[in-house]
Amino acid sequence: MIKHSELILNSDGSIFHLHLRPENISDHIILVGDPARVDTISNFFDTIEYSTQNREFKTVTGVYNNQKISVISTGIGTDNIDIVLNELDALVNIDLEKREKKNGHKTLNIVRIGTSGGLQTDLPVNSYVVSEKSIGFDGLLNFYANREKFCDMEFEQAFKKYTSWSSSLASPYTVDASDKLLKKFKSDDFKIGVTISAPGFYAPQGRELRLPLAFPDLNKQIESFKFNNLRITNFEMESSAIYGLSKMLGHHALTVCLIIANRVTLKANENYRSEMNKLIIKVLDKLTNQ
Ligand code: R1P
Repeated sequence: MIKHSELILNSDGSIFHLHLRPENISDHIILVGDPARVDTISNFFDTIEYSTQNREFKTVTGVYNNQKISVISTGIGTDNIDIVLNELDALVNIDLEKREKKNGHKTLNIVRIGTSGGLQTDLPVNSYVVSEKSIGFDGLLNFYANREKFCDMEFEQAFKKYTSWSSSLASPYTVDASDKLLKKFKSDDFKIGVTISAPGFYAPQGRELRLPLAFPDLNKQIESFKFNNLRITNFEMESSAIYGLSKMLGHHALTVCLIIANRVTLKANENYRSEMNKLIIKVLDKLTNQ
């Protein structure tokens, strides 16, 4: 039996942070950072069956294209993803009343729709990037046993060597997207890329306001790094943990981002909402297309 201190439930039986019960979610999950984007997405649903919010974790479950979908906001950062992925998995793969692992396994399809900064000149503002691989600068996966079995260790070693990665930083981890979802999303509309998830928005992504950077050359090294015909395309703050925990827990995961700033050409689109709406419809259609 999983102890009460490890699997915390609220008095209504819902899981601690997400405030959800197993019947409140679909197997198709869309994750977004911004809670306001949950409403933007659920406005496209034909019907809404359930909604709830606790802290930054807002959920709406509804029907689109005759299929049930849940959209959940994670807030910013991989620390929140640790909560969201573990709690979603518990909802489908743990019997919450008996506090035991269920027999059998349920696989979730998890697609993140995010905003992101481009790191290559040919990824202009308003383009869409699907992440075939994500590199975590955040260190979260290092706390889980046997992460090597789920990570691309060759890519990691090459990246650490190329950047002379400092031992003062968490070791970066690299995880692939779900092949199944990647195939579903491959199309001319989406560029395929490799996405870094950073543990912050400013220095961890090379932004300097009043504080100097400890590694001022890192972004240039990231831009020029190549391994097996792969190059790093964009920065955001959640995908590495989504990919890592999904692989470890047996779920399918993919991130699709709208590029709202290009860190090389220094262009940005602060009014990205209409472009985001176009991306949302494309993702909803692809996710529900059998
Ligand atoms: C930073 O502004 C936030 O925007 C990006 C980053 O990953 C981070 O969460 O994604 P979202 O637009 O999904 O929040």
